[in-house]
This record gives sequence, C-alpha cells and structure tokens, in this order.
Amino acid sequence: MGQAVRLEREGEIGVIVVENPPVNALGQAVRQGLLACLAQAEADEAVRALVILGAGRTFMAGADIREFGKPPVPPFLPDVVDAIEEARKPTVAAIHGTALGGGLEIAMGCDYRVALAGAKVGLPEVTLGLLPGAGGTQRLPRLAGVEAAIEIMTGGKPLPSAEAVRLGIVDEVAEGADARAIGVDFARRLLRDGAVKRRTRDLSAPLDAARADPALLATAREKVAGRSRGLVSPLLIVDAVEAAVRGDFAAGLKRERELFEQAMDSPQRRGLIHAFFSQRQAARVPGLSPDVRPRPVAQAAVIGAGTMGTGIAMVFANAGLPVFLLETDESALGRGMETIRRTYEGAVSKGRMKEAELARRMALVRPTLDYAGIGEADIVVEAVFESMEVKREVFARLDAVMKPGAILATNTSTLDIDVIAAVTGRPQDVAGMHFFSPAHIMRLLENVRGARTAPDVQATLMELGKRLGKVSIMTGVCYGFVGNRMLHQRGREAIDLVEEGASPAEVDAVLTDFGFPMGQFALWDLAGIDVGWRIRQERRKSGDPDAPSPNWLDRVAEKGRFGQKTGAGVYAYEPGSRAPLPDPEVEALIAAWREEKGVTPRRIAPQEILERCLYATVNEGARILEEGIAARAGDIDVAWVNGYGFPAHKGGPMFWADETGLAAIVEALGSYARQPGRAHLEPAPLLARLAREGRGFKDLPEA
Ligand code: 3H9
Repeated sequence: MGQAVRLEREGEIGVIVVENPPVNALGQAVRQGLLACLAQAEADEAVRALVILGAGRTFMAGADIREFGKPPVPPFLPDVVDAIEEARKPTVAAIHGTALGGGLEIAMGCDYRVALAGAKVGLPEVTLGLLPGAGGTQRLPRLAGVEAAIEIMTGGKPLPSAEAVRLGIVDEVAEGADARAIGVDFARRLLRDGAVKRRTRDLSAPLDAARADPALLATAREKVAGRSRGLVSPLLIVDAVEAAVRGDFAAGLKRERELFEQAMDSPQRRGLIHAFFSQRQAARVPGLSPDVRPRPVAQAAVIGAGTMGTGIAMVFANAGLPVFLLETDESALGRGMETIRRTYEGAVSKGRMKEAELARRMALVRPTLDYAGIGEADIVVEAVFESMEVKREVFARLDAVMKPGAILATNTSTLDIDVIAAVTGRPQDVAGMHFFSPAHIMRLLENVRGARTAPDVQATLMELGKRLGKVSIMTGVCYGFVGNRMLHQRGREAIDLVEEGASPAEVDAVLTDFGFPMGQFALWDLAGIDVGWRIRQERRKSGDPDAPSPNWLDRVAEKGRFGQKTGAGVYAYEPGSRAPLPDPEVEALIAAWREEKGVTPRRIAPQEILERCLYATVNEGARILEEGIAARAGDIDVAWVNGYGFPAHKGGPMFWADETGLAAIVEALGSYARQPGRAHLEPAPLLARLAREGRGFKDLPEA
C-alpha cells in the first residue's frame, strides 16, 4: 500500500491525508489506503470527527485515468465513497487546488465540505467521454438541484469555490492558505456545536423541483442534445440524473454504474483519453533533457501590428507579460493599437472583462516605432508580411539590437527558419512560434526548432506556450509545418472532388458529419480565400515545381470573392450572417471549369469524399513522422484536435487511423492512386510498412 494515504491526529480530529503526487489521483493504492485509514479512525475512540484532504498542490484530481481500459482492481471507488458516507463519525472534506471527478465524489461522500478561496470543484468526466461513476450523478443533484447538476456535469468546467457555495456544493469558503487548518477548524466547530452526520444521499429537497415538474428534465435533455455534437456521454449523464429523480438512491447508483460501464466501453472514451494524454506528452520534447532550464522571459516584443502581430501581442498581455509592439509605419501602429483596444472593449461589452482589466492589459502593450527601444526584450516574435526578403531584413535588424541571449522567433507559416536564422550571428537563438489566427483565441501553438536552435530556447518556447495558455507541440522545419502541411492535402482533395462532380456543400457536409465544426470550403471562406490564392500564385511565379496547378478556386478568388470578409466566397452570405449558402454564381463557375477541362461530373459517394479527404491527411501525417518533423503521432493529433477542429472524441487523425485500421487505409489509398491524375495518393512508405507489419502509429518509437 505504501504511504499513499495516512491517518494523523489533531486532538479529537483524525486527519486523513492523501499523498499521491502529482495530483493525488485515486489509484488503487489510494483507494485501499482511504479504506484502511477510515477503518482505523472509526476504531479509535479518541477520534470524534474526520477531515479528508490532499497533500501537495491539490485536493484530488479524480480517478487515476491511467487505470482506464485495464481490468479493474478492488477496492472500487464507488465503494470507498459509500464507506466514507457511512462512517459513524462526522466527516469534512478540506479542499484546496482542485477537487475534480472522483475527487469531488469523495468530497460529496463526506458530510461537509470546506474550501480555500482559490479552490475549484468540478465533475469533468464528460471531457473524457465518461460520466461521474462514483455516485456523482446521484449526489450532485441532491446538493445543487437537477438543473445545476446537469449543467455542471455536461459542461465539465470546474467552478470557483464561491460559486460552489452558492449552489450548495460546498458549505463554506474559509480564509487562509492551508486546507488542513480550515478543515480542522471546521471539524472542531462541528464538535462544539454538537456535530451531526449529514449524509448527502439523505438530502432530497433539491430534487423536489424536478420531481414536481417532469418537463424540467425533458427541457434539460433537449438543451444538452442540442449542444452535444455527436458526444454520447452528455446524454448518459442526463439519463443518470433522471434515475436520481425517479427512483431511490440505491436504484440511482445502480443505473449510474450501468451507464458508466457503457461510456467506459465506448470508442469516444478511448479517443478523448488519448487526446488528454497526448496533450500532456507533447509538452515533453524528445531529445530535450528535462534538466535543460528555460531562459527567463519577463518582457516580450512583437514585430508587425497586422492581424497576427496584434493577436500575438494580446496573447502576451493576456498572460500578464509586458510586450512592445513595433511597426515601422506610424499609422499602421495606430491601427494595430486600435484593433487591440476594440477587441478588449468587445470583451468588456460582453461582460467577459472588467474595465480595470482592460486598462491593465492595454498598459502592458507598449507601441513603438524604434527597433533600438526593444533590445531589452527577452523574446521577440516577428509577424511581418510572409516574404523571405522582408523577414531576412527584420532579422538582420533584430540581430543588431537585441540583447545577448534574447530569443528571436518568427511566426512564419511557410518559410524556412534555417534560412532566416542564417542572416543572424546567433542561429542558436532563432526559432519559430507559429500562432494560428486569431492568435488570442486559437489554442494551438506550433513551436519550430531549426537545425541549430539551442535546447534551452526549445525549452523556453514550450514553457512559455503553457504560460500563454496555449497547447504547444514542437515541430521541425518544413513547408507548412505539421498542421497546414496536412491541411493542404485535405484541401487539394476537396478541390479535386468538386472538379470531379461533388458540390462544395456535399464535401463540407461529410466533414461536419464526421465532427469537424466546419467543412473545408466554409473554413476557407472564414480564413479568406485570397491568402491561399496569393501563396499559390507566388509559388507558380517562382517556378516552384510543387506549386499546385490552377484550379476552380482560383477563379472564385479572381472574382474578388475572398470569403466572409467580402460577403461572398465559395458560398454566399446574407448580410450579418455567417451561415454559408450555396451560390448559383459559384455553381456556374464550377460547371464552366469542368467543361473547359472536359470533365463529365459524376456523383461521388460520401464514403469516397471522407476517405480521400481524411486518408490524404493521414498519409501526409505519415510522411511528417517519417521525416522526423513531428516526433510522435500523438503530437500530430494534438495539433489537429486543438488547431483544426478534429473531433477530440476521435482522438486526432493518427489515432483515428489506427482505430480505422491502417491496412484498410493503405488499400483504399492504393486504389485511388491507381486512377489517372491521383498518383499523389500513393500510400506513404511508413504507412504502407506499418500496415504490412500489422502495427499502428501508436507502436512507433519517438523520433
Ligand atoms: C473520474 O474521476 C471517474 C470517476 O467519476 C469514477 C470512477 C469510478 N489520473 O494536467 P497536468 C497527470 S475520471 C492520472 O499537466 P496541471 C497528468 O497526466 C477523472 N493522471 O497539470 C500529468 O502527468 P505527467 C476526472 C493524472 O496542473 C500530471 O498529472 N478528472 C490525472 O496543468 C500533471 O497534470 C479529470 O478529468 C488523473 N486523473 O492540471 C481531471 N490528472 O506529468 C484531469 C492529471 O506525467 N486532470 N494527471 O504528464 C486535470 O484536469 C489536470 O491534470 C489538473 C492539473 C487540473 C488536475
């Protein structure tokens, strides 16, 4: 059992301390330890009340997720929670950090809950494709009522402790910095006031509203169904709560168990848990020793006050880091600062930010026209026009002014970082930080290491990414890095499929049915068709042998239909609406294009659309892995889930490919590749090899 749980004494109070770093997950040793300490405390006549708490940085983060999918080993968490609730002596959970999932279920098994001001509580199981399975679906409605409980469990977001008190989940928020002190103090007061047991299972008043009004559950179910986007577990949560309303506690627990097992067996659970762990694994960069210390970053600078530059400046300011915003042109600088102010004012008007916070963040952004003034920054992110010539000029100037040891990062999405680094006398300090637009909203950050980027620079970028609230992966240098390079292949298939006979709306519908929030063409309309069009033109002009040949989408752009920003792109948009509508003008343009090319349109089945779009994406992912641009298939999944709307419950493209079966993918790609003009769909050597060996991307060692 080890020392995962221990019983200590403070006078008449028994203190059960869970110590299972880093987050006190409720693994088997903890469950067993809790039962043993509980029995010991119950047997000790000198102990009159019990406090349960977590050592270290947090209360308890829930069940040990690493145990999921393996044969369960007793004692089981629901039994531990029941044992706590059935203890003869009054019990108090003393919460600091986070009480999540099974952690909150343990706390709800206690008679009382007291929390520190900064603590949070929640039942985030839904984010893992699960439902609370240790009585949470039965106890939370008995504390917070049915509507609030459904919102909390289907939303999965932790609540601040004050909100938890308002909802009746926590009894008291106590001042102080020490969970043990507030827990023991609360327990002493209980004893002094003639402590009574107050088992959560015996509470019923909060259920009364739903018991009296059957429409309440039906309305809640409808609301949840409307926003579940293909996820199964939110509706299972409603089923479990319904059992709490309709039957007694024991029947409710039984129903919860059945539903929990159903969720545990679902592919969605596997996908979401893969997404959880791959995101954490991505933070550890292969080949980079954990002993490498990041460089301190207290001051940032951003070059360029366009859309990307202003977004990146806000990312720094939002994280509380002072940032210079440099432009060479005064009016462009003014416009950039105005964009930032307007964005923050928008947040204030929606009630998401206080005026004082707006002022604080604006004060962190320091506009400047002078390179000499930014030399003291610890990191500078260049976000100027996407041209090698312009970037090399900027980096030469940065090399001249930045202090020794400053990190020189570029936000390029396509250019070779090693070529940029070569104009400086310090290539070891040069790297890529590829933010996605809008930078202050999108979670993904691709950090890019060049051939000579120093290890401590790499470590700094990964640490900084976390500080900035981003989900970061580390990639190597190539055109488009991980995400855009793969997206390019999906886009190519989408364009070809329309040329061959599908409509843009048919292609998009297949992708949204799969779980993407929007289809390829709607995405282009949102991002602006002109961006890709200009890049394609540049590449063709420069004689790039890999430049895509002209296509019907170029024709859409040539008409000035750049997407939502011009009110029309591949789709038409009603004024003020973002809903894409098929447009006869584009249909005619596509028909004319097909005629010119001598293509007789054919009906294309959704399966072919899905396979070509997604298998081409996976195929490029395999090349990226083979070249060592991404170190792990999981890193690619992280990029696609957090930056490209790949449904998290399918884990990411590489996980999804493994689940689909690589042999089937290779066979389909091979048969498409044998058709005229589709040689690019030939399975990548790594994909073909893994399929032949009966292995998956998950079996690959890290690059
Ligand atoms: C559940 O409770 C089911 C029950 O209802 C019913 C059961 C019958 N288990 O995120 P971090 C690891 S389902 C195992 O980087 P932070 C994590 O992998 C559970 N490991 O730190 C990482 O390891 P490594 C419901 C876990 O400070 C390390 O801890 N609970 C678990 O940014 C640090 O994590 C949840 O869904 C776990 N439960 O955030 C909560 N949690 O260093 C999931 C974390 O090797 N956890 N690890 O990479 C979280 O949301 C965040 O980790 C937390 C800390 C907010 C706690």
